Amino acid sequence: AVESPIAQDVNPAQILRNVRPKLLIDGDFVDAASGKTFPVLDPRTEDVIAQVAEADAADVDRAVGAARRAFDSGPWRKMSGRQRGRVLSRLADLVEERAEEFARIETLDNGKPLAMSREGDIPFVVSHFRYYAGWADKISGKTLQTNGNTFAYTLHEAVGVVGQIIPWNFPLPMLAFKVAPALACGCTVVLKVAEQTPLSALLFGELALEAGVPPGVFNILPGYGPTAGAALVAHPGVDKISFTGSTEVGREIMRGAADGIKHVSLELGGKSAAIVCPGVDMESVVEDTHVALFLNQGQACCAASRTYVHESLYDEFVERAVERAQRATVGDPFGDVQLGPLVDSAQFEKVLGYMREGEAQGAVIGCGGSRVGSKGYYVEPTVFSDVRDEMSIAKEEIFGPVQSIMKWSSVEEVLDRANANPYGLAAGVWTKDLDLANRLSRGLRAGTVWINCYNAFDHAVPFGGYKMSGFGRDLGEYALSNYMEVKAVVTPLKDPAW
Ligand code: TXE
Repeated sequence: AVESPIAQDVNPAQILRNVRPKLLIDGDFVDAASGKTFPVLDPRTEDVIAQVAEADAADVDRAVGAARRAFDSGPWRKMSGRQRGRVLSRLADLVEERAEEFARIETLDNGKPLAMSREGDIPFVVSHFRYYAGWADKISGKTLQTNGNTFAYTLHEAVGVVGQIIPWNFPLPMLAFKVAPALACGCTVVLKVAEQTPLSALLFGELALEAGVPPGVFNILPGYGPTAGAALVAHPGVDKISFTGSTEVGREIMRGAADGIKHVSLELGGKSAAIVCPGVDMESVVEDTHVALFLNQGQACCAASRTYVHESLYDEFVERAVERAQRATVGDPFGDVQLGPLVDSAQFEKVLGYMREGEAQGAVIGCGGSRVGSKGYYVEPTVFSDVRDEMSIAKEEIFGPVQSIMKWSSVEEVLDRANANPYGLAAGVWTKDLDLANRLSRGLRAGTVWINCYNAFDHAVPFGGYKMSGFGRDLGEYALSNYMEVKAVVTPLKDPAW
């Protein structure tokens, strides 16, 4: 069912009234040194809703300088973890108080359904900052058992100035994934937000100052990748780069960070397999695998974009998956819909291109395949069956609402096929057979395996990729290691016998 794409009476200026469209450097909202700005579009209407200061190399230099001073002379790094934790909890409270405002900004800027911003993204950000506020005073090294002549221990120290570059699909949660553990560890941050979705971060930056994050500790640069992003990666004042985005840009980032031997962690693309085994409850698995792909209009790095269904269930599954996708409502994300528009024209063209390719390569199209309406970046939920592994829709990251269903017959075969893809971000397995669940979860080369569920994110559970999906982990205790150096301290023991 297709709603009218722009049904709601939404006032962008009112939603954005508290967003300062500038750079946040050293505690101040400032213009770009060049004076340049760039337009931000409403994906529902393609209208310009804001002109935001556009950072380039000169601004990166200013922001890194501020972050460097704030790191080297304190007070952030020199505060106790307990004090830093209090600031981060206060920040979580301030975001929570304005959750509705954040949800509306996020939906306006990104196009995701308001219910998702309200019930998913923003509450996640709040509890994520609380979770890392809790870690701030629990970051400790170890005492080590040596040969007996020395006393040795490790200190876990902040890595320094961190450059973080994030994408547009979950603007504020991506900020939270990166910024919360970095600040908990005592790092200072220069964050390059995605050019498509800089707005919620700017209000967030304002609240960070209000919560007591000292000037220079958290800087925000809206701007483009090849200019602001690349300058941040190359800047000699940066100790570590943390990136979420495409594998292609991930490669550039590793190259750019090589000269400075910077720490790097990368969370990149995916082509995650959903494996449906015999004996499962069909209705719930059709629903789970539908949401696993179509959530956020399919714009999720871990989207289950290869659905492998056992041959015994295949025909019925395809029929029901098509029926489910046909029931998905597309329309204005401020209304009661399941899918809003894609984020921008580049995504829109890319996704429509894959829809055409799927058909041209001989996959069977069960539903969808076209744009919705004539304005805004809306596309139909699309289901392909009889997809073969060599088709581009089965190999490449589409990052849109396109489900590709394939048939499998033996466990070895489906495991080999699932692992044959160069990505290794996530996978899902649906089965009632515990031995099979164990075998598949051990055999899959992916950073997360969800069993009988999907997208079951938790602050405590690490998330990141194998293979071309990157390295390093966001979330959980593991994410802290992205932002820490380990220092070994050794002293002689005068009386080793004691
Ligand atoms: O990603 P980019 P784009 C995938 C997805 C999508 C495709 C393109 O398949 O269709 O990538 O999306 C910054 N140096 N993912 O173009 O370019 C950029 O400004 C430094 C998967 O949006 O990787 C933005 O802030 N930075 C992914 C960020 O990198 C650079 C989420 C991501 O943009 C840069 C997004 C450069 N040379 C897209 N070039 C996921 N893993 O979730 C760009 N950037």
